[in-house]
Amino acid sequence: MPIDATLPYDDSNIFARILRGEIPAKRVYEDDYALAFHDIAPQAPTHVLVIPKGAYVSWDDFSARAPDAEIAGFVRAVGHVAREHGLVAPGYRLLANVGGHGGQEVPHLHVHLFGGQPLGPMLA
Ligand code: D5M
Repeated sequence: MPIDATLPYDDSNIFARILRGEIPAKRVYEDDYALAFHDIAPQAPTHVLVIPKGAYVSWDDFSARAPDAEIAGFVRAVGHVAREHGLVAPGYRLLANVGGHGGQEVPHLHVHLFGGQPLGPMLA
């Protein structure tokens, strides 16, 4: 069920638990600002989630509250993961769902990185 993106951060969410190493994930990249891992239910040949290490519910929360260094670090990490997966030449898609109408299910900001095939007009 989609979350209410205006609620305070709850550190029992599944991505917080992945960050703490409490549950496994197929990790593909990590630095001071971000962790990237394969989505458990891939919707494209490449479907990686990139999350900030800080505690932010959504893109809205992150863009409003995160220090500039964390924003820059996260944005650079997303680009790095795309390049590392060879996605720049064929092209790729980024998606961040926010709250109910966005269909956000996990209350820790995550950017979906899709690639590996032509993606069509929309991929939810
Ligand atoms: O997308 C939430 C995404 O998170 C959805 O594509 C499944 C994925 N997911 C959920 N649990 C896991 C675990 N444990 N590992 C990897 N991926 C996971 P949303 O944008 O919130 O709708």
